[in-house]
Amino acid sequence: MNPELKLYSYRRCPFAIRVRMTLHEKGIPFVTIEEDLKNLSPELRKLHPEAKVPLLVHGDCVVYESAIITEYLEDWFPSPALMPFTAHDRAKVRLWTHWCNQHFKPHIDHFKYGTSRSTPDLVEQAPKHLNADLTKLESRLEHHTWLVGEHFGLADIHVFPFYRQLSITTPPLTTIDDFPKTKAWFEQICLRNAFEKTMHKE
Ligand SMILES: N[C@@H](CCC(=O)N[C@@H](CS)C(=O)NCC(=O)O)C(=O)O
Repeated sequence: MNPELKLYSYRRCPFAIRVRMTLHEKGIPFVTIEEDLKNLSPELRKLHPEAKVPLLVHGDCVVYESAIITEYLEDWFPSPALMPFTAHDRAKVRLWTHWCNQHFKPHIDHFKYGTSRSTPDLVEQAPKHLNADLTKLESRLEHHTWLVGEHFGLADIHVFPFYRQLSITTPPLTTIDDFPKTKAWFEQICLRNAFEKTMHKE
């Protein structure tokens, strides 16, 4: 089975960026349905129990949750591989994803949206937490090009859209440039053809 793939997406959504980047890295053709986050289509609302992007339709299979979609794509379209081979390295990819979803992303949200979405305590602590997050990335990238193993893959794809979001937040995190290896890692990803296609404006 290789029917058309349809992706419900939103250009700037970091979760949707994960999925588009995976599709482009693998050279898989797909159709994008660009959603308006303030007025999601009835079609998407019907398909997604939480009414969110991204959501992938592949034949009669409907998949949501960005990191589940990217692994689904890896299963269906294994080449070029974006998951490492060993069980240990595959676990490391999932641990980076878990860390990103559970820690890095919420810290960015507390920093970016301030008290409109968080408590004053969480907002005040956000820069300290983000410095710890960037220290974690920096220590891995100090001696390695990519987050897991020796090849670009799903760990990088799952984390970089959130670093991107942090890097364009205003006012900026004043310490972001204190982590040069992480910045260089992000810049390398931005040079990839798949990134250009991922962020292309229709
Ligand atoms: N855990 C989900 C998060 C998806 C998500 O939060 N998407 C946001 C856009 S960045 C959304 O669709 N928000 C619409 C809403 O909550 O109404 C994933 O990994 O796909």
